[in-house]
Amino acid sequence: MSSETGVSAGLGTRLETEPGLAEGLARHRQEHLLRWWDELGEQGRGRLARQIEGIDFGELDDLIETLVRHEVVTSIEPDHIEPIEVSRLPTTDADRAERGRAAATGADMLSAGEVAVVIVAGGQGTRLGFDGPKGAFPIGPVSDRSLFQVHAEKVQSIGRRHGHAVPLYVMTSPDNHAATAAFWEAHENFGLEHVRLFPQGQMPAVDRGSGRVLLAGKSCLALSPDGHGGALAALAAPRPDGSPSYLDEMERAGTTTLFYFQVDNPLTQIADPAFLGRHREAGADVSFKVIEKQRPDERVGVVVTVDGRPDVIEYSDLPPELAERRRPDGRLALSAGSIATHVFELGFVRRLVEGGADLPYHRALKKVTYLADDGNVVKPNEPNAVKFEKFIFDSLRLARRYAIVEADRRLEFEPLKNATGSESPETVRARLSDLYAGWLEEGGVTVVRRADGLPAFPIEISPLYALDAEDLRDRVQPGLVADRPLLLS
Ligand code: UD2
Repeated sequence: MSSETGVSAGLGTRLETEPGLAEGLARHRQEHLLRWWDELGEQGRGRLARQIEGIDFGELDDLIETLVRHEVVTSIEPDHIEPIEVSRLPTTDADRAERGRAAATGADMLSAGEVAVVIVAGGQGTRLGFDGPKGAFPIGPVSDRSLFQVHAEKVQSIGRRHGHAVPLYVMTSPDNHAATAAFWEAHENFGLEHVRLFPQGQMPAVDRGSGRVLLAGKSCLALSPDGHGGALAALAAPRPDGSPSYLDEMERAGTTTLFYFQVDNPLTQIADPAFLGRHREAGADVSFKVIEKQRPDERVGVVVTVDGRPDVIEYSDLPPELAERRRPDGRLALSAGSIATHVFELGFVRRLVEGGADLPYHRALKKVTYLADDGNVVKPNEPNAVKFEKFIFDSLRLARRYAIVEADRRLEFEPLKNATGSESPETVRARLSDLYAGWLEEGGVTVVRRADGLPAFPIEISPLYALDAEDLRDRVQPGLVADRPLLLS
């Protein structure tokens, strides 16, 4: 990974001179990237050369061949696809006892300092339309605390509960890295001892017709984040200053297991001991939290088996015939919806990244603004370019063992994706209030609710005040009535 751009590999040798670069690029039919070279100053040339150097053009050639020129479509054959076995939410005493045992195993892992937490917070948050890193979005229903603060306070609270501080790794993108770092610094890392921010890699966008890498300007390529699947390679990459990778750092600190989730879901039960325990008991390489899909068009990938092997089909790739398939009781047949919350064995991550079995790239057809050959900047109205992205869930296919564990949607999943409507600030705040209201009610507090069942007033509990209902129970006065906005922190 280059220190400047976060893209991987290179043209093979260090080619800083124009003839050297041109030769290398010509071999890959990308010589147009130097079209404006003569006009550039030293700085511009240096920048462009470094970006070009950061690209593995051999790999890019293969991607252009398979994902741009001849899109190799892996056809989904409905007859070969079956539901996957899911470890369900407990419904009986025996289930609850089993879950309790798993939670004890997970708690031991946390007390032994074996778990690190990874948040993916790169991406561009286009749908939300927020001008800043998504993690900085003010989501607390009463306090407006940011997504990052909610997560950071949970990590701190979990460390306290288990007597061992939990290290936190936050993946940014090169575009939002500086703003994210400034945000964490301004908040003094929310009091956490160990926080590392690292940018994910980038990939060039290519013209969908010609396969040519697009220029964003005369001295820069059109680069974009390489997908959340890039987290694994980014963790394993040597750091810009030459110090060991974060994976090495974790290993030296005794970390065996990574708890991974997306910044956009403030309901994530970070380092959930029962989930960690199930993963450990299954001897899994990777584990998935899933919710039961209610509607065929829900925007979550489904975990399935294809010819008996585990796999995930992204919502956008799921044919309606499969999305709508139902069981005799009317529930969706393929209902294991991935909420992108995972546990990884560190050794498995190493095996994937360093053992040459890294995650594949997917194609994403996008509108990408570019500098045309005539020097004009073109803002296309139709998708003109292919971007390459890795998906974290492809790791499932490469795992020797895995665990798929059901999550309670109401308590664990309401991601912030859109500015309005579903999965928007409004719905996320309402669900947070509802979660905290439930904890208060378990503690004997009366919560005033609206006709639709949601709390009538916003309610918020800092994770530093209580991490769950049990934590809260001894801290609230039974008989209290929550009939106005309430913040416990
Ligand atoms: C993702 C999953 C979907 C489901 C859903 C749950 C994929 C392809 N889709 O859909 O199956 O689990 O989440 O909410 O996995 N991110 C990065 N770098 C990137 C791209 C994304 O860090 O290059 C982060 C981003 O900050 C965000 C998260 O990954 O928090 C999800 O990305 P998204 O919103 O593009 O994914 P979505 O909702 O389409």
